[in-house]
Amino acid sequence: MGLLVKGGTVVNHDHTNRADVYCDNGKIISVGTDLDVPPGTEEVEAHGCYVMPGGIDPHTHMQLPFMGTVASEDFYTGTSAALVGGTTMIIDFVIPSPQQSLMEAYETWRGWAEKSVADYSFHVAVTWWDESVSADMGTLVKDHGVNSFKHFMAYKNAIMCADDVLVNSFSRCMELGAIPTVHAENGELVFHLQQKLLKQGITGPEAHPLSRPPMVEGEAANRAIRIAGTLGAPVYLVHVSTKDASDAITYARANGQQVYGEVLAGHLLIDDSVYQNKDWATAAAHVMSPPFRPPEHREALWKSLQSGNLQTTATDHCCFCAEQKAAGKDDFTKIPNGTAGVEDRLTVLWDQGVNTGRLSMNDFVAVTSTNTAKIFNMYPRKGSISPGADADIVIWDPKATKTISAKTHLQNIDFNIFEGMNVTGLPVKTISQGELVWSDGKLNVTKGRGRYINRPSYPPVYEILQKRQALNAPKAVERTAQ
Ligand code: URQ
Ligand code: ZN
Ligand code: ZN
Repeated sequence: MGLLVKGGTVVNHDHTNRADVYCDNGKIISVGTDLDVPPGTEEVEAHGCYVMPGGIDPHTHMQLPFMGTVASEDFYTGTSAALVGGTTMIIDFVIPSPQQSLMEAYETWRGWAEKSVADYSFHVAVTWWDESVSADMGTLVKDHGVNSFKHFMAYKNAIMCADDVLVNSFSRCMELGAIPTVHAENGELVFHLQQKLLKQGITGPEAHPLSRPPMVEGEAANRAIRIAGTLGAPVYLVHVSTKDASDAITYARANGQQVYGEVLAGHLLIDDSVYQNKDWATAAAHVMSPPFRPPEHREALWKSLQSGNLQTTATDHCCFCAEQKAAGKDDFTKIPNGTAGVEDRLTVLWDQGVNTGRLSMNDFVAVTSTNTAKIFNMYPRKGSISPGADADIVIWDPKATKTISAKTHLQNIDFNIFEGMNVTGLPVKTISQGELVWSDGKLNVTKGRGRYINRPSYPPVYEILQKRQALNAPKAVERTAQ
C-alpha cells in the first residue's frame, strides 16, 4: 500500500519546493503537487514541515568488541534510535582482529546486523596485510557490495596500521575502485604520551586529550593524504576533529586532490572542558578518540563544513555505560573509547547549524545525507527525494522543541553528551523503505526489517583518477645501445 506525504516543503541538497511525495513498494514514485495516486492511499500529514532525505550516518559501531568489552548498543537498539532521530541508514564497521580473515569478520558482523530495523552497510577495516587480505578485499568489492576500507592509524598493539599496510591497501583499493578511509592519529605518539603521563601520575580522564594533542591528528592526516596523493588514490578522513587536519584537507583539495572529510556532531558542539569535570564518571563518559578539542578547533570545523572542505557529518556512535568506562578508574588508557549520538545528530546540527544560519537547509541535507550517499556511491538511490529513490524520508517540524537527555533518549547508554541541550526543530515522522515507522512519538518496527545495502565500486572519483593516471603515465627513456 502506498503513502502520500502531503502539504510539506521538500528540501533536497540542491533545491527546495512545495511538493507532495508519493511512495509505493519502498520507492519514491512521484514528487509534485496534484499527484495522481490510487484511491485509498494512506496520507501522511506534513503541513508546516520540511520533507527531507532520511539521514545517513557513515560512522557507527554497534555492539563493537573493543578494549576488553562490547559496546552496549546493538544493531536493533541502535538502528531504532537512529530512526527516531531521522536517520534511515547507517554505515557501520567490520573490524577484523589482526591475522583474522576479513571474510570471516565480515560474516560475523553481517550476522549481528540481521536484527537491524533500518538499512545498513559496512566499511571493512584492514588491520593487517598479506596476500589473503588483498584477495578478501577483492571478494568483498566484487561479491558483497563493499566499496570502502578503513585504516586505523591509532591504537598501537591492537588494530593500528603502519605505513606499509596503508600503501599496500590504498593501492589495492585503487585496483578495486574502492575508497580508503582513515582514523588519522599517530598511534606511536599517542602510546608514547600515554606512558609519559602515567609515569607522571596523571591517570584520570583529563590525561586523555593530553595524550592525543591536535598535532597528533594533524601529522597522521597529512601522512594519509600524502600517501594517497603519491599513489593517486582518493582518501576519506573520518572524525576530523582539529584545525590541523581540516587545514591539511583544505590544502590538498585546493590542489586538486580527491580528499574527503567527515566531522562528528559531537566535535562541532562540545569542547575539551568536559575532561576537567570533577565527577570522574562524567569526564570518562566523554573519552573518545579523537578527543573533544579546545573551542578554536570547533569553530574551524564549522567553517570547513560551511565551505565544503568537510563534506559529511557522523556520530561515531560507540556506546559504553558507566560500569564499562570504570575499567579505566586507575588508568585512563583503559577507559573504553566511545560516545553516542546516532539519535541526536540531525537535531543538534539543525539547532546549531540551520537555526544559527551557519548552514542553509540544503546544506543540512547535503551534510547529513546526500554527500555520504554520493561519496560511497549510493546516490540517488539514497540521499534524495526524487522518483526512483528509496522512500527514506524524515518529516521535520522546525517549531517543535525538546530538551535532550539520557532519561528520555532511546539509545542504550546511560549518558548523553548533549545532556540538557534545548533544541528547536525535530524529526516528527520518519519513513523508511516507504513505511511510516516513527510518528506521534511511537516507533513501529519489526526486528530484522533493515536491509543490507550494496555499494557498487568505482565511485565517481575513479573516472577522474583513471584519466589522470593515463595522462601522466610514466614513460621509459629510449636509449640507443652503446
Ligand atoms: O576509533 C573509533 O572510531 C572507534 C574505535 C570508536 N571509538 C572512538 O573513540 N572513536
Ligand atoms: Zn576512529
Ligand atoms: Zn569509529
